[in-house]
Amino acid sequence: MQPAPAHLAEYDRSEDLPLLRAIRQIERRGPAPGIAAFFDPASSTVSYLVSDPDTRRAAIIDSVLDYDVASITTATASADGIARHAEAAGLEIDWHLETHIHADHLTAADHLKHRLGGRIGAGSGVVPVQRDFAAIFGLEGASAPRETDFDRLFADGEEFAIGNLPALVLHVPGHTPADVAYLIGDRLFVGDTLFMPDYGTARADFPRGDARQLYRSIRRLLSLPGATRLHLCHDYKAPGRDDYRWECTIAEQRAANIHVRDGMSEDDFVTLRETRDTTLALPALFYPSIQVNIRGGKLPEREPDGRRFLKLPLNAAGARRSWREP
Ligand SMILES: N[C@@H](CCC(=O)N[C@@H](CS)C(=O)NCC(=O)O)C(=O)O
Ligand SMILES: [Fe+2]
Repeated sequence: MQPAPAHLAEYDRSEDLPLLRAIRQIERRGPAPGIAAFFDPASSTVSYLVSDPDTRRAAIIDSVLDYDVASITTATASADGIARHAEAAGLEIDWHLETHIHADHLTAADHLKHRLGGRIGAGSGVVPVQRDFAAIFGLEGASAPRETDFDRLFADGEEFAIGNLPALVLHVPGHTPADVAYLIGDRLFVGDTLFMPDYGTARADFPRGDARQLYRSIRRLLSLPGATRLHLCHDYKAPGRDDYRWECTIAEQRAANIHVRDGMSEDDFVTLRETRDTTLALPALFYPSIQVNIRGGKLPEREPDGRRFLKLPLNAAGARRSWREP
């Protein structure tokens, strides 16, 4: 038996074939993907346009549909900015990829699919999230979420392509059961797992969120080669930092992440994470976001008179921790 490479020393990947394939994909050093990042200050979300320089095929990751709480209106200015960028660069969009069912902003995947073509992809953990929230919102009949609201639900380790760029999906549950990271070429789009080292990690208190599972998902990602570049889904700045950042490396996370750097145990993390989570309010757009995002970004069905309504489950939030599994 060959000794384990140093970067794998702590995570037992002997049974983890998807991870081994990810490492091979990173080490293959194919053509670098083109990456443009778009930051939405309202939700602190980073959307990405990732393209294959050879074929001009591309994917949009975690797009944002603008939403104004006071006027209850959606707008497509942010998403259309990404679309114009893609069109000006001569890119054909094959995929609208979601890293999870976002709870803090509405996805523009459905809008962009209609504008640009392409298919909506997410992790297969979306299905239990759809089921949970269909019950919470009382969504039935035509308004019930379906697996087919997504064009493809990826299994852990599933591979696909963006032009000639290889892409691989890693399930990283913990923030929610549906979280995935997308490895595209040698770049890793981590969704809501790791944030910048000085901010830490994603919360784990949403329905079926699990801090212990999040720690394991993150240590799995951190066992990838140290030079691997990570692209984050959010940045909220951090105490002492006044600019937004959304890119770093595995080695930087392992050296400095305030929640999961090397040497911090699973129990340390769970205590830290769960303590912080008791201090966090639900995101301002939790209810509108989830309701739209479990259907891949489709807005609620129109009433006979053409109007659309979102639902609000009255008095459900007061007991938010009771959403956890018993
Ligand atoms: N104040 C923000 C909350 C954002 C939030 O809860 N973000 C999630 C990701 S969806 C998170 O993991 N935050 C981690 C933390 O603050 O520790 C809002 O209202 O949208
Ligand atoms: Fe999130």
